[in-house]
Amino acid sequence: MEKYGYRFSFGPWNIHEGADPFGPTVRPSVPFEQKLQTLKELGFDAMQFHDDDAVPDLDELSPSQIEAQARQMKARLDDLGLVAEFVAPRLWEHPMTVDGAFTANDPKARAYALDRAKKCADICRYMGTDLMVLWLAREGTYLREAKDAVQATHRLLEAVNALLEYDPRLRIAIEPKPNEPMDLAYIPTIGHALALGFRASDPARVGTLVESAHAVLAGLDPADEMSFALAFGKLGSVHLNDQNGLKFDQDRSFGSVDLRRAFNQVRVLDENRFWEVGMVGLDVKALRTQAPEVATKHLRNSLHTFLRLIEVVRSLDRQRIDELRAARDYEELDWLILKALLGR
Ligand code: 3MF
Ligand code: MG
Repeated sequence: MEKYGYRFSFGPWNIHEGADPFGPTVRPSVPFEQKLQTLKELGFDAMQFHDDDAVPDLDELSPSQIEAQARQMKARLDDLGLVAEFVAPRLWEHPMTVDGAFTANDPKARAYALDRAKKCADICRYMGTDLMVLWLAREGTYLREAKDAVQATHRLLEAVNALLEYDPRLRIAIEPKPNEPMDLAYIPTIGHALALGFRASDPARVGTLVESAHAVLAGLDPADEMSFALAFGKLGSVHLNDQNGLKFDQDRSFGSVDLRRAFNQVRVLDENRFWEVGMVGLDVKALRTQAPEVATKHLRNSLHTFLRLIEVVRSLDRQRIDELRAARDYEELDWLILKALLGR
């Protein structure tokens, strides 16, 4: 498979049991080892991890047990010729994070969160990656008056600084999302994530991860969110997927809802040589209706849609596009793009 210099990843959560808020699981859990095999078979290069995907039940383990398990996971990846793209601290399931992690009102909860994130930084190191993704799931409110939003912002900055100081080689990519599980999150967009990063103690080590669906949920265009980060050299990774309007986070297959929107994400990534900077992560989920034995097709579809769109992007007549821009003939430009997407 020609991959045009790109490397691709997904996370274990992208092969999942299909539970939703209104119904139980519909597919059996797939063992992690089988997910790794699927990743390899589908032509992906890297696995994304939550800290406890790499080291289950890490809250119960000693530092040396954590190290041993993380190194064991790294060895398994090595065997398969795979790498870990990043490790992300799962700061949204433990009882201590009910009211948020770094922004919780309870100082004990904030201490738990920082300690857990430091363990995650250790796991990053043992797993051979310098990248930590921070999806700040519960850093926000259901009720505006519940927290001091100014103080919360300072607390997020302090947490980022503490992590940068803890591991001088660590890079952080903040993955914004405007809502879900919270009503409103404190870091809803790339602009917010970048602002925080620029104020950090070592801004060069703080970047962003754009997830297509999260941008759409914020009413923004994912390609423009990526472009904004790229303009500052701050796009560390992407979670490509799709999203049908402003509703629950759908994690649909990349390009399956809006092919033109997907094309534009691929276009800005390719025009800015993103393959030299980061990996292409796919944060997609199979539809709940999908039977267990065919519940990895969303990953195949997303990867192949990306690769086909690379071909479309690279086949564009750049000179013609420049002419049409200069002539301000955007209807003709529209037709040029539509023809490219329609195949003739
Ligand atoms: C939620 C997400 C998360 C993050 C993941 C890695 C569970 O909408 O997108 O997936 O991507 O935690 O940071
Ligand atoms: Mg994501």
